[in-house]
Amino acid sequence: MSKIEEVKSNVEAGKTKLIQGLVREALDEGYAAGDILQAMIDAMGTVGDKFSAGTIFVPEMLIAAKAMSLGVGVLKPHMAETSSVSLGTCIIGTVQGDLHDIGKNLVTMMLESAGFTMIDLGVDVSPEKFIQAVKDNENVKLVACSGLLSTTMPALQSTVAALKESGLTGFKTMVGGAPVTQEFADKIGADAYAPDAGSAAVKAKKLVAAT
Ligand code: B1M
Repeated sequence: MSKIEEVKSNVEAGKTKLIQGLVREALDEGYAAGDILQAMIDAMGTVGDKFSAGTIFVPEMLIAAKAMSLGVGVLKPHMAETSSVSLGTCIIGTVQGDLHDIGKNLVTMMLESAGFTMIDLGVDVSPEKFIQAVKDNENVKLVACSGLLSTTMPALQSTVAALKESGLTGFKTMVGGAPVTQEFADKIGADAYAPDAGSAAVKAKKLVAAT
């Protein structure tokens, strides 16, 4: 089994004690950080499939997520270079009722590398908390909302609506997460949608440049 396959299977199995060492070994063997990350993302896809099939349960998903987060921590310094350009502040969070944060954390990492000052509100973030963060921080150019559950898609809608109705100006909204589509983003009036962390950074830069 190659080192990258070992990384994937150990994320799947939630081997939290082994994963950081394996990721370091994969880097030492010359694997690109992006490929190692993709292997871990694929592992989470398999974990989700097993959960859907009823062969694993929430605790196994949780421990796999913990393993992935530890692996991402090792990769972080090896991912995209940090930009010297300052693009302003981005408020990011996973919407109310939703506890998934791995995708949101990857988007945070990519936007930070692109030049945004990131204010991460964490998970289960209410529309009011997003609005308060826009008020509390200077030079907010983007509010980025993540949602992973079909049941929390309405929370994306209410968050975007609340931000628009708040009367606050000077920033754009971006939404994303596995169940989110461009069509849904258009329907709820978000300024942008991105399917993954890399394209989120590209779109965010374009959005801010256009303001
Ligand atoms: Co949950 N979960 N989960 N879960 N979980 C999913 C999402 C699910 C698809 C699994 C499945 O059934 N196959 C399913 C949702 C089904 C649906 O609604 N359609 C599901 C479910 C049902 C649940 C619970 C309801 C289970 C239960 O309790 N019975 C429960 C809900 C809890 C809650 O949130 N209220 C639950 C709980 C959990 C854990 C807490 C155990 C854990 C999360 C731990 C954590 O995040 N710290 C967990 C996990 C790990 C998963 C899976 C297995 C993996 C998610 C993940 O991290 N993927 C997931 C299955 C799957 O995704 N296939 C599943 C890797 C990550 C890199 O991808 O987050 O999609 P993702 O992010 C991508 C893009 O979506 C995008 O960029 C990222 C990468 O480039 N992106 C953005 C994300 N946010 C973005 C924002 C942007 C732009 C792009 O702009 C702002």
